[in-house]
Amino acid sequence: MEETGIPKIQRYVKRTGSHFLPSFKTDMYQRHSPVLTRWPCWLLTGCLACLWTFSPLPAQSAPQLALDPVIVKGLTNPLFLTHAGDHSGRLFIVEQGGRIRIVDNGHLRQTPFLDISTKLSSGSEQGLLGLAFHPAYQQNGRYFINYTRAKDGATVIAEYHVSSNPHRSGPYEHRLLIIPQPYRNHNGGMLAFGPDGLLYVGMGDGGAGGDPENRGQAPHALLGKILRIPVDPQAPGRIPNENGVTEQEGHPEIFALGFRNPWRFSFDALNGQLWVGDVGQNRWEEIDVVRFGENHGWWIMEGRHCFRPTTDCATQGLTDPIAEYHHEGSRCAITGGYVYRGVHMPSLYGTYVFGDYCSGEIMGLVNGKVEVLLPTAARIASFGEDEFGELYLVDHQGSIARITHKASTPHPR
Ligand SMILES: [Ca+2]
Ligand SMILES: [Ca+2]
Repeated sequence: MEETGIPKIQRYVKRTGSHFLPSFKTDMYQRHSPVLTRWPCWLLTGCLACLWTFSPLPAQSAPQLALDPVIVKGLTNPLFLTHAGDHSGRLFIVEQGGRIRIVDNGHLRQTPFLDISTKLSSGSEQGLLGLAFHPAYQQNGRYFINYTRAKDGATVIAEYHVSSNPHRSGPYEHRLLIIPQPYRNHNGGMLAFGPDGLLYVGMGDGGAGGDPENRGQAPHALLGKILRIPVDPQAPGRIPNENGVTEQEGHPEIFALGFRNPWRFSFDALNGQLWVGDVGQNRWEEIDVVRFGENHGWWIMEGRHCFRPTTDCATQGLTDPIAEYHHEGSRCAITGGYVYRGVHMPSLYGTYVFGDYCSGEIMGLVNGKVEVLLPTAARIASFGEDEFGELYLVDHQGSIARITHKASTPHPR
């Protein structure tokens, strides 16, 4: 019998128990922040939150950026880039058609790390969409993928394990979550580990246009949400009832609701804040900073504007985006990025960098405003970070470039 998402989740929750308070994994948030190794993280996070809330940020000028090509041929429809956190310096590139490729020392390895092209449906917004390595990958070899499976296009979140060859994955798949998809588009796709050690999943509203069945607001639907799921035995099997959003009415996996298609999101490596780029319907693209239990408004609102109804919509209890931009020129869909925390571009430090898939513009949130940092001819499928927090641009047309300062010397590789 075909598995469906909801019973699968219930079985998974039952198996993993109902512990609380996960171990707070700080390794990935201590990069470039030696002070974090000496002070309790909760204290610093609190201080940083205060600074964020109460201190005006110093005025910045938009940094001048350039692209340093890394891979220009040999990739087919790349749509994500990440690293394994294993100090190998390798970049892992996700191809939509179902392969994970390795860039090692600047060279694209011919043999893929993983090839699941026979397992999935691909094309348009379907395919292999997300990849996240376990924070302890160097020790345990575990990693996770998000894809739309063959035949019915359902979203699958699955675990894999590296083989004895560090450049090849093992073949065995352990499925954590299966979520039926009513339409081929708006599948979300992002995976990333949060500061709580849980695996976060971006789920679109299921598709069509205008969220016809209102899944974004539906507490029982896993579509139109940011989810988080436990992957470790010591992690909580159920998310605690912190505000009543999920405990009685919805699924414990729901972290926040009201999203249309949160294609790419990331956690700020300094303070753990969750930044989401939520793709708009016809007019407004939005950037959200997301906290547990928040309702980010879709299908009621598109950006800061009423969508249903188009005037006097019920905005109470909804969280506005931190920024938005309009579909002007060729802009059509936001590709969420990263708060830059690398070292090679000091003037970019702390800036949220993102882009638009259609216009090819690399943009930044500078002094709270959306600014174009660099126009490109790319189809910006994603941004990605290496182990040092340096940023890369993933062009869906088949290339990878490192984002650098305009006048900077080439990065040694
Ligand atoms: Ca869908
Ligand atoms: Ca919203």
